[in-house]
Amino acid sequence: MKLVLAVIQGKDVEAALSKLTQQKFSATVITSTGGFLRESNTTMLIGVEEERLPALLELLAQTCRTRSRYINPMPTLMEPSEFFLPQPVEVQVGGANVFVVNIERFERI
Ligand code: 2BA
Repeated sequence: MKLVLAVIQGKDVEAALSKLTQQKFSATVITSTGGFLRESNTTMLIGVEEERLPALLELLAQTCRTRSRYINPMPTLMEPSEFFLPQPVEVQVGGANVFVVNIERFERI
């Protein structure tokens, strides 16, 4: 068995959850925050039998899209702030960032 930890953007959560439910995957949804953008995202914990892992990854690939975000960088300490002209920087976020972990044992007690 595998545990899939998937960090997903808010806009993709509903689509991903509906497909997961339709295809009979079980998921736990945790509200999380990206350390870089400090924006809320969602972390899903999905326990899955190894043979269904490819179908799960395909489902996440189909439902989670990459989007552009623009951030305003802050001046560094070395840079006098009066000379600093903020230029928005493009950052690509998502689709899903997926970690697959081996599960030694799973019990429903
Ligand atoms: P955030 O940490 O808010 O990152 C949002 C996006 O900002 C990232 O998109 C990436 O394009 C960019 N980014 C992140 N750290 C950066 C840095 N140090 N310098 C420049 N750009 C940076 P994604 O890679 O698609 O990540 C989306 C979210 O997935 C992340 O939100 C974070 O919550 C999670 N994530 C991604 N990689 C992770 C990892 N290795 N471990 C834990 N969580 C991760």
